[in-house]
Amino acid sequence: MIQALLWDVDGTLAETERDGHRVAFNQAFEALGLPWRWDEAHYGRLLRVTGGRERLLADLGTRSDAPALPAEREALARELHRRKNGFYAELVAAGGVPLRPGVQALLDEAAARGLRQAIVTTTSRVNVQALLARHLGAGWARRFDAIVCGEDVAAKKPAPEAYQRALAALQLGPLQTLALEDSMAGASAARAAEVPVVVTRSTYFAQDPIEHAVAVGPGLHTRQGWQPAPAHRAPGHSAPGRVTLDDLADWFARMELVSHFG
Ligand code: XBP
Ligand code: MG
Repeated sequence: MIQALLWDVDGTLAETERDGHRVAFNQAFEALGLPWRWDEAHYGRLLRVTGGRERLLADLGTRSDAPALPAEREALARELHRRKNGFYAELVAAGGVPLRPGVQALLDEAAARGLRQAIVTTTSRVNVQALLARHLGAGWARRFDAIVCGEDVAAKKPAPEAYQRALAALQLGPLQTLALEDSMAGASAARAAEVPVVVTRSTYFAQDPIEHAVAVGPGLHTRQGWQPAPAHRAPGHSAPGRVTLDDLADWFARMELVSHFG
């Protein structure tokens, strides 16, 4: 029985990267008078590095026109990241980063059915605050029983630490929970903590090889294109098109039955 849903943020709750964080990083470069710009393809490659500051440092390390000393690069990355988060909050507040279709419905359904819910992300807390206050209202945090962000962990995803912290806060074992993720790094983090995971692929990770997920599909808005296919649903079901808690429970139960998980 699933007792809690553990939600990733970037790519899962919303497509935050291409039109959110990436644009805001470029605004930060511009604000500091730097000539660098990250186009969509380059940013896609940089997404292999989780954590915005870490991503900046990885990129600075490849640029001949970046500061040579590691301490200077660290300071520049910190300042760029701070500014990026400010621009990101503005973009989000202006409505530029909507929730992915089907997300709000599942959040509401899980709450109505009494499931516990947690945020498990390696993004900075200010960015989670900006996104969820915009879409779920000022009291958004009350909807979640645990909120684990980038600042709370020593090792970001794909390390399991964020999931382990969430489980400890919820006082649940991994097999009492189900993670929702969009990427290989996120799914690996959940699996490394032994948390079953459903993957709703996001744009940047549409081709990622995903292993050992209980299900992989294009998004919560549709029951088409999932692997494995959702179980048969009686005609006249109240949510014919989208992935519901029943679908998640079914994948979860099949995972237990066939024990292909692990
Ligand atoms: C999200 C990240 C973050 C965001 C940017 O990964 O890796 O770095 O891209 O946010 P996940 P910050 O979806 O696995 O949580 O700049 O706050 O790091
Ligand atoms: Mg993600």
